[in-house]
Amino acid sequence: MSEIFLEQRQEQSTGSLVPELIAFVREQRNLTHRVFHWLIGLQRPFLLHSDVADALAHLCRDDPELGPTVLARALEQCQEVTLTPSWIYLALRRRVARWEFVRLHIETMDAQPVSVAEYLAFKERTATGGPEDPWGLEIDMSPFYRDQFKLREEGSIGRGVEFLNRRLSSRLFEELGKGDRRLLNFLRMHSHRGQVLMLNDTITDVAGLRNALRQALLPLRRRAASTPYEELAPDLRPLGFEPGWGCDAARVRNTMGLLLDILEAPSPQTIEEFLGRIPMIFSIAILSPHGWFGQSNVLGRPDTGGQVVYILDQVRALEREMRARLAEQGIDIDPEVIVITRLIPESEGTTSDQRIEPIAGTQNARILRVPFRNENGDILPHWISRFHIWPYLERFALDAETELLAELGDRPDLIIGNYSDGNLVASLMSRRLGVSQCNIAHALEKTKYLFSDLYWRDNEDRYHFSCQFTADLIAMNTADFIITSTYQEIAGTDESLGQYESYMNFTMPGLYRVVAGVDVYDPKFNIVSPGADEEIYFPFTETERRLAHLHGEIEQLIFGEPVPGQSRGQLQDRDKPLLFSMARLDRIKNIGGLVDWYARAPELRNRVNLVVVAGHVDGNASGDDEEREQIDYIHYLMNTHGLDGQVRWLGVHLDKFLAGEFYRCIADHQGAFVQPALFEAFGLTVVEAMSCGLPTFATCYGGPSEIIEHGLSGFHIDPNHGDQAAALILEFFDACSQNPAHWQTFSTAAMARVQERYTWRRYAERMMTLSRVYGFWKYVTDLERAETSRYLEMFYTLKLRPLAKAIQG
Ligand code: UDP
Ligand code: LCN
Repeated sequence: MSEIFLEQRQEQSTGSLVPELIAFVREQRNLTHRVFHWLIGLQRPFLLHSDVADALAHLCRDDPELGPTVLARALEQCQEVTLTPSWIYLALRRRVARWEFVRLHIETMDAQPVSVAEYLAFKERTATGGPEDPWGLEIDMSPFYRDQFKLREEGSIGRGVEFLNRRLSSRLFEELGKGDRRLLNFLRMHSHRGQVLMLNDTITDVAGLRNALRQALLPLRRRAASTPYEELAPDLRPLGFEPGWGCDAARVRNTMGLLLDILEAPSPQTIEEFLGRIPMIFSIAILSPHGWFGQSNVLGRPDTGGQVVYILDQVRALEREMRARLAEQGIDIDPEVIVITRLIPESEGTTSDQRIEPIAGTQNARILRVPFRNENGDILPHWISRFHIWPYLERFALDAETELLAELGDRPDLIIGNYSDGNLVASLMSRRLGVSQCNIAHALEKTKYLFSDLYWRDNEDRYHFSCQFTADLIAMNTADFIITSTYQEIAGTDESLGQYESYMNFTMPGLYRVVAGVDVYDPKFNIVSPGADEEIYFPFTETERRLAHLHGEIEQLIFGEPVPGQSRGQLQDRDKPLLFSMARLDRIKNIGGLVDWYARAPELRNRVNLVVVAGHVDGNASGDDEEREQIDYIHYLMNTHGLDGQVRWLGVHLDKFLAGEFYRCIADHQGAFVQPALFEAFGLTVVEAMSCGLPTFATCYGGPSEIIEHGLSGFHIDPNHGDQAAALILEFFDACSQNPAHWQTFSTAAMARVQERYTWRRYAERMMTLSRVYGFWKYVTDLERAETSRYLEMFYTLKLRPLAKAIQG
């Protein structure tokens, strides 16, 4: 067994409550029985963390002696309880991604630890009521982890590249000569379209490289710092150096100095800085297949929201960064970024039917659209929801590859997948082309929908989670690196499960059982948070940049007569501050919930008006069932609670210029932004509102809990406790009316928070460094993971393909 694996096993067993709990159950039978008898009395087969917390609070009130016991501590750690009349199984999450499972027999009061597989099997039996299939498929990635480097500290999760640099650099270069040799080989393999870069064949060994560096540096030091590379090239080439070291003498000296430092004694910082300069990334393919991907009206469909906004901003930022880095290294090549999406012939006046569309604000980036085809090769003419696209992706991957190669004239240097469909296509393409794969989830649906795995069959026709979660598992494990927007996306918090963490173990009865699906301690995870376009979402105080010509339109939108089919409600008291929310109108966004809290909070209604931009006011204008349900619900609330004088509902899509100015106009009215989602993976609107200077109240479930520091740069609200959320908002506005500086304090803190953490500049810089560093480590170590790929190929072929084929196209 490898040393690293042993370390991990030891790590797993420390800090466990299980032995103490088992002893407690044996010794304190009465107290234990009371607790579990009460839980069974709830007559629910599954209790979640919040249910257990409520139950514990109740039990501790009745039985104060329970509070300080190990049983209470175990229940606090409990993420899930599965109950039958005689057995209770507990899933304990001792800390981030460290799980243990215990079972207890209520009659014998005997407790034992159980394996994850046993726990999942029990869950399956409880959910289905059927017998266990002893030969059911079990997915277990853990044997592949054995020789891999893994983080050990939860504080390091999401900082994979730093860890690799530290851990691997010392190891590689300690093994005398080996690391140097591999670095040399790595530097010799760079070229672009026939042009050799960095090193040519003159340098054949490490001693030769050191010599050449010393020889080059002597005359270079005598040159003026600004001497252009072209003047230096005639001296450098015979020594073995090709373009890529720098645009002028100062930069070349500096890059060569970094390499000499690495050869002498590598430090993680020097390695990162040096690798970050190597010209390796000239073209990037970004995949977002499910389509309706355009540059205006991007939210024309209920399921294309922030992802499109994110990708367009990302493309602009990446192109700028690639161009700047290549120029600094003295390489005169135009970088290329291509976003690949679906071509939709029935495009309803959008550009979704155009094969190529240049991306505004870039020099060379474009959208490449490739149609979905069925088995006979016929093009699918109309839009379909992201939940139904699975039968088309394999063919799409092949067609997109052909089109991409034709477009670029070569394979790309990096493939970035987006969302479950894009990440799967990225896996298929990267494998065929031998290119590094980066994944971005945006939103993993599994944690959004309660029991979406356990009761997958109930939702199969509507959501096809069988395909989606299988695709997620495959893509997560094939990716070379994964970018997340927050820490909680990977590993959650002390109390709540991370989105990736939820793929560690789960079961889809009758399909397969996952005992180890992904490891959040894998260094492939890196947090690189997006930002908000600073040209659009800037502070309301920057008056000279404000789009004053839009103010009349915005005034009309907020206060004007309602326009049939576009808006509902007319605000009676224009002097009240405005509470604003904007989101797609799906159930999880919980806009209906917000209207409901507001409706039931008379003091809040007296104090502020509510302005909501979401969906359509006319249900017939929506092509989506879930959206129509929400539209009906908001109308129902407005009718029942007589909200028309206090709520303005705009069923329009604001283009981004209008949206940016809209946030700022709300700030002019000393208003606030609310994001009430039941769960929000990241939440671009939160960052946008804060950038414009709006005090923001956002859900405590998901990304916003990390974006906002509660009580400092905004507030967290619990969407399951609307009354408390309404009270918190009221308290804020009360405080503002007593002290106007209160609003200012939160406005300023919100803007500062975004500037410090959420900018596209920082994003692009990190992303470009990461892709180079991973490329290097993949080359010099065995990060390629051939065994894992083979296992996943089988999973793909034997499971995902038939599942996808079974969907009616
Ligand atoms: N948005 C917009 N106009 C609208 C509604 C939303 O431009 O009328 C934008 C909003 O500014 C944000 C994106 O849509 O950039 C929504 O992203 P978010 O991450 O908040 O949620 P998602 O829709 O991706 O779940
Ligand atoms: C999808 C979501 O649901 C949002 O939470 C994110 O902000 C968006 O994608 C961009 O990543």
